[in-house]
Amino acid sequence: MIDLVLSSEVRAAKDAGHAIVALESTIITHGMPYPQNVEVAAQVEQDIRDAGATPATIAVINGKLHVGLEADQLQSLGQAKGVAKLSRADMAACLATGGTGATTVAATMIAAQYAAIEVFATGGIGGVHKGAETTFDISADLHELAQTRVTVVAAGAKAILDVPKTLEVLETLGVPVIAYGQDAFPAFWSAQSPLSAPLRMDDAAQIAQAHATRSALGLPGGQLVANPIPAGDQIPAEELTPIIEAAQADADTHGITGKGVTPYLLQRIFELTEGRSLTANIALVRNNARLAASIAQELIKISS
Ligand code: PSU
Ligand code: MN
Repeated sequence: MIDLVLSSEVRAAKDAGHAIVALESTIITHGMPYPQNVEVAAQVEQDIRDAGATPATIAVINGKLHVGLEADQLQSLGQAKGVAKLSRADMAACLATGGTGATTVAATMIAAQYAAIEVFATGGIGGVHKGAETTFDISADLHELAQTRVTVVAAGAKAILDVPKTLEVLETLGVPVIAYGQDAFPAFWSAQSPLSAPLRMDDAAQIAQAHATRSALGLPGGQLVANPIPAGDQIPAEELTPIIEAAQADADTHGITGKGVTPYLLQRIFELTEGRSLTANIALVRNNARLAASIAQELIKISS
């Protein structure tokens, strides 16, 4: 019923029992401008190969669920206009109607689990938006982490979100939030933040062990690994705070709601930082891809 298409390299990795790392596609279509989006996507895939695993970028194309994209598919998705942004609520409808859409963290987790891939690297997850007490804008990514067994490596949560509320919701939902190699919950563009992460682990093997232990306990849901941006690539919080406030004010003025909020804020911050936000974003996604590749390889060791 579901038309699952594996890329040639994902098919080969599956046959050989090699480690695979899932990658989302909304970051390509809605998170970064063309042509950098395609360059970054290809670079991140290569980082995963260099780190000893196989990348599987996920998207829905003409009603087929693609796990792993060929280079030409990545190119056309990166250039396409008006691609749907798919989350848990709309992924099945897109598949059923022959549509094309990019997968968010939530939809990528669903697809990864369907294809038996347990580790996924991205930049930032969606979370509780500022003002959620009136807008109720809470990303479906948080609920997905509570029910789908995929370990997601991200650089913490962006300051476009209400980060303390995001951590509260994750705790309520029973999602392990693991800072990698430090006590603080990293703040996407900055490695440090005043918030401490609920859990800390210092190596990929422990993270893999925790993932396997949750499965052994019969617990649904994944883990959020919060991997700090490399020190040299950070943007100081003082510099970004006024920019984020300005972006948020613009979003409010223009009445942006629902699915439009996150892409709008990311684009405004890109413009207001004259591209610096993108440079940092690229560095942290690549860093997350490398850690995810190690976790995926450790998981293979546990299961073999
Ligand atoms: N945060 C980022 N970059 C992104 C996204 C979030 O720093 O590209 C994307 C991811 O695909 C994430 C989605 O799953 O936005 C969340 O959207 P929403 O807030 O509408 O749930
Ligand atoms: Mn939302």
